[in-house]
Amino acid sequence: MPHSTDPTALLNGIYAFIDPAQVRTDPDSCLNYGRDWTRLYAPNPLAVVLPNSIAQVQALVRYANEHRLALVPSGGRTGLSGAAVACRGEIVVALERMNQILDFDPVDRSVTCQAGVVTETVQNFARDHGLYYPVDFASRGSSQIGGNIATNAGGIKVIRYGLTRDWITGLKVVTGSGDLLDLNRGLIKNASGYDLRHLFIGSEGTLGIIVETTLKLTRPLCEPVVMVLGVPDLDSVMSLYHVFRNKLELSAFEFFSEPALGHVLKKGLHRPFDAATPYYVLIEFENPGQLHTDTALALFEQCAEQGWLADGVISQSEHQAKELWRLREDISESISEHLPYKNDLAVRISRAPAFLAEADALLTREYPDFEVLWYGHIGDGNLHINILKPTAMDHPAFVAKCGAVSEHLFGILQQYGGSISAEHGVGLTKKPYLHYTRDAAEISYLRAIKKAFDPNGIMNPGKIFD
Ligand code: 2HG
Ligand code: ZN
Repeated sequence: MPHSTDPTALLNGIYAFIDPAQVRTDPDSCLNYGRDWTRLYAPNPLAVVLPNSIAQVQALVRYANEHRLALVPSGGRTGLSGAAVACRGEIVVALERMNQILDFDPVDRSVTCQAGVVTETVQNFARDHGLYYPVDFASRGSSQIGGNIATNAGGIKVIRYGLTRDWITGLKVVTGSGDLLDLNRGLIKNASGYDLRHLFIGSEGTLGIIVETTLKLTRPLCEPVVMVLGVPDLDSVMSLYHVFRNKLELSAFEFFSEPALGHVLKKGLHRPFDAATPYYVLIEFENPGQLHTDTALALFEQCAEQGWLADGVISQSEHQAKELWRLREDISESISEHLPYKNDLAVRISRAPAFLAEADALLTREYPDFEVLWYGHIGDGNLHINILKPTAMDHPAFVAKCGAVSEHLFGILQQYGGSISAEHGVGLTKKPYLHYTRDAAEISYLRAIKKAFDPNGIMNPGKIFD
């Protein structure tokens, strides 16, 4: 087939295998499907294509290879690194019509579904079958399983259940070459060579398109309770982590600062208790028949005596637990209007106290006039440090200033062996900083892997690395 650069002719070619109604070029679709939650890049896709079968995805990838068209796989577009942004005339491949749960196996305790199934749909499906899909985060109602896999999404239960990667036992992908690979097929054990499944998990759409997956399920949490504790400083946050984790099996250990809490309070939530403290810790654990209440209260007393906490509350009902969770989960959305500069750092938990002290000193020195919010999954060594744009400041100047500070922050992070992205991915926002986490030799292997799956470079070009 001859190569064409005429957009109309290119789109006409797609109509041969996808219903024209599912190929959109109207401004609204281009805007909505061409961006994610970063809101930093002007969306500018050539078109948005909504396939409804693996065969259609395969035909599209083959067509894109023939015509050297760039493809951007697209799920719920709740990402925070720009990995699903189409700002350079790409074709967005939105998986939302591939939203079927295909199979449930109670013996394997697994569910097989298409990539466009919304995370919460899987969670509800599992619950309706007496089981639990434990990967969870605030965007559960819009994010899709394929997108979660493409970023190896983490969230709020990682301390107990791990990341998305730990729940994927099967993966069907259409590679950048247009081949359909059926990886691992739900097996628990499979020692037959390289596990390509794990290359696609976290690949941010740069190797191919995830079309189907098999997920493991587990038993639900039994009567989980939530404690929110008011804490005087970051060192005490870490002390609480040691004490509570040694005695209780935690399913969450989150933290947030008083300024971060301030933003959710402005949106109508209530303080967990009267005392305002510089930091708060949210702990969740199973408490069947109140089995662990005495232990939790004894730990509370012990930590209060040490001065590691000033006040606290323990949920008395499922409803109250949910309300307490909102204090942490709603932070990100409550600050979105301030166009925050986002950090999603990871360090080994043992190195977190020293890193936090250095990072805190740097940020206090460099951002004397900016509001800096600390929150995140501290029990996983994952910090979401968000810098809010002062209203009067011009956005490009703000991003430039934050970018310059990032170089210092990531320099410190590198000394601690940390990562510039714990769970949001590299995408576009963190691409300039990848070398702080991966050395040149490692990046050259990443490039070689990309070349093997996507020889013509059509899959999400410009994401992770150039
Ligand atoms: C969270 O943990 C999300 O709330 C968003 O990962 C983090 O807003 C952020 O930086
Ligand atoms: Zn997070």
